[in-house]
Amino acid sequence: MKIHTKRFAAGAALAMVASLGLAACGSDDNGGGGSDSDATTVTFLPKNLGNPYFETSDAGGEKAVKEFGGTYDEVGPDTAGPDAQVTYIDTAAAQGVNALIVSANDPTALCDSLNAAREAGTKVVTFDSDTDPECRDLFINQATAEGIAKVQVEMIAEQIGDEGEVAILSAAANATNQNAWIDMMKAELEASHPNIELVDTVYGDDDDQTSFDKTAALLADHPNLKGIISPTTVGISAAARYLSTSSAKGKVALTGLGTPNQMRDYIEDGTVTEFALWNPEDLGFLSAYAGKALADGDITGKEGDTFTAGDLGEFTVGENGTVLLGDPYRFNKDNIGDFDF
Ligand code: RAM
Repeated sequence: MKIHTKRFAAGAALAMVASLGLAACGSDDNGGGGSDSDATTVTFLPKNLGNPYFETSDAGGEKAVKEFGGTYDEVGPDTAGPDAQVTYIDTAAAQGVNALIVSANDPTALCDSLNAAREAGTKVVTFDSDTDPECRDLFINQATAEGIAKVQVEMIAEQIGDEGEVAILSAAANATNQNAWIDMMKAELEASHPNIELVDTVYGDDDDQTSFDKTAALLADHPNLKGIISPTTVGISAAARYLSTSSAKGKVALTGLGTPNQMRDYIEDGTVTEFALWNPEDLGFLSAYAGKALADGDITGKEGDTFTAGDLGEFTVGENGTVLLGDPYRFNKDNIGDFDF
């Protein structure tokens, strides 16, 4: 599969640069604009703090903000609850932040706050997990939902010989992104894999321990289970940790969406053969540049608008105010050593 961005190909080197940059700057640092009151202020609001996926995406955002001389901040709840992000949105609006970059835990629960922030002049960019389109100015999509669903179904089908019982271990029950992918995975299974039966869908809330416990319960409840798909980086790594020391290791396949650093041990010890993701750093980087283009009035978010995101190049706004990063990418024992995020 073709890798979309130049920077993804150089993943290892870039992740090191990003982490060095972070160590030097801290999360609240001015991104190079000094005390310049004209500097674009950009606040990242992930689903929850402490998730390595968002640490990487938000570091990409910080890198972009430094590049264009803005001011970066990151805020967020500890748990990925449906309305846990509301107070952070209200605070950002009260502060007059120029661009708020949000991964939504719920498609509608944030809408009143987001729209109030927009009324007050803050541009709202969703990334990773969207709200309803009328609650934001742009959505930065990591890959098409169809593509993300398809790659996960293909991987599990390959890993279980295209037959048997599978289950899904998801994130929070209301997560817009996971729910869209699950709907499409179900459709893809029905259309193209008649011998695979989806027997259960459970929710680990993007919490490590909850996801670990839900994996144990899945195995206990479904003794004939042949595979688990976990479309969340938190879920797949917790499930892999559980499987790696259980008698199901090597018997129950596990795939989904993970970060190379969280999955490396489980690829190396044979618990997992292949999983997928995109480059979260590029996603955050692109989102920050989109926020700046909106805040500067260079674009309004309508279809056909174009803007440049540093060395990622030029992007065009598509249907429903959506900008697409690229394609999902498969990681396995042959290539995982090339990545460090
Ligand atoms: C988790 C979050 C995030 C999702 C990734 C794949 O980190 O749920 O929203 O995009 O997994």
